[in-house]
Amino acid sequence: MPPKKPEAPKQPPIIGRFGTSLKIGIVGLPNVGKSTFFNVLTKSLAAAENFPFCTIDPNESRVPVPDERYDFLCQYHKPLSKVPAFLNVTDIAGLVKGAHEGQGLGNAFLSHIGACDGIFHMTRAFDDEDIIHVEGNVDPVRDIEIIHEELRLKDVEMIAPVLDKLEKTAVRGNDKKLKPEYDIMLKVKNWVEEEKKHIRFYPEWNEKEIDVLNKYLFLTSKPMIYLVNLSEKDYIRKKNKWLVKIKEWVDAHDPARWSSL
Ligand SMILES: Nc1nc2c(ncn2[C@@H]2O[C@H](COP(=O)(O)OP(=O)(O)O)[C@@H](O)[C@H]2O)c(=O)[nH]1
Ligand SMILES: [Mg+2]
Repeated sequence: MPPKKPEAPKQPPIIGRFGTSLKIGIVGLPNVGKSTFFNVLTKSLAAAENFPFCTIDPNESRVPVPDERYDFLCQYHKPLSKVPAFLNVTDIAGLVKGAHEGQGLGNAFLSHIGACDGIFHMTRAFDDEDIIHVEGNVDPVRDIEIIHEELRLKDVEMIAPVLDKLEKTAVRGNDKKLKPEYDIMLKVKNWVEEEKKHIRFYPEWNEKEIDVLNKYLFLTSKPMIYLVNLSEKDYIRKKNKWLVKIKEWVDAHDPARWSSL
């Protein structure tokens, strides 16, 4: 018998949908610079204007992901067709406070986030009196909290019917197969609704729990990258009064942020 191959170490389960075509949505309040960033990123022509709801439909673009290994392989093998990895980026219209209840067309925009695998969370740290801020003044930490709360409240809303349905079948209908899923969803509901936390912040979902979470892909389970839009001057001098405050907030609230990198 050939010697047994050592088994590859088992990867810890990760929440999310996996595939070769990843989709990431740019999310944030209106007028923080989402479309500008989208344009820079995709060099496409999404409207970037000083009007809070100028992006009505999500704009989507495929952005090639630079990868030295890919370039090397292409150079070495000289294949007839070359298909680099792409990231699908969606410019999602701005969310406002109350979006989960439909404020500012919020419900439609939140459903666009539902179709994404991850979130670019754009915040505004540039001052410009000509660019209206929906909250009246620049405060990216407050803005991050508004967006987080809207995502969480949308999940609360999405968890309720899932749990209702499971309750009908697993508890009242006595369907034993569904009882574990019901228990898991109760735990998820408790975490999101009572503890007021995002799903991905829970330190140790087990494999079965992750299987259930991956069935629903709730908004607060999606990986998030925080982006800070600075003025050119601040970017060059590497200084801005909000940067430390944003970092402190993220460090204090987003323990999962390095876990899957
Ligand atoms: N002063 C300044 N204006 C910006 C900056 N980024 C975007 N803007 C302007 O802010 C307005 C809103 O930007 P937009 O990208 O449409 O924001 P969105 O609503 O988040 O998509 C536009 O007039 C942009 O030109 C920036 O870094 N500094
Ligand atoms: Mg926009």
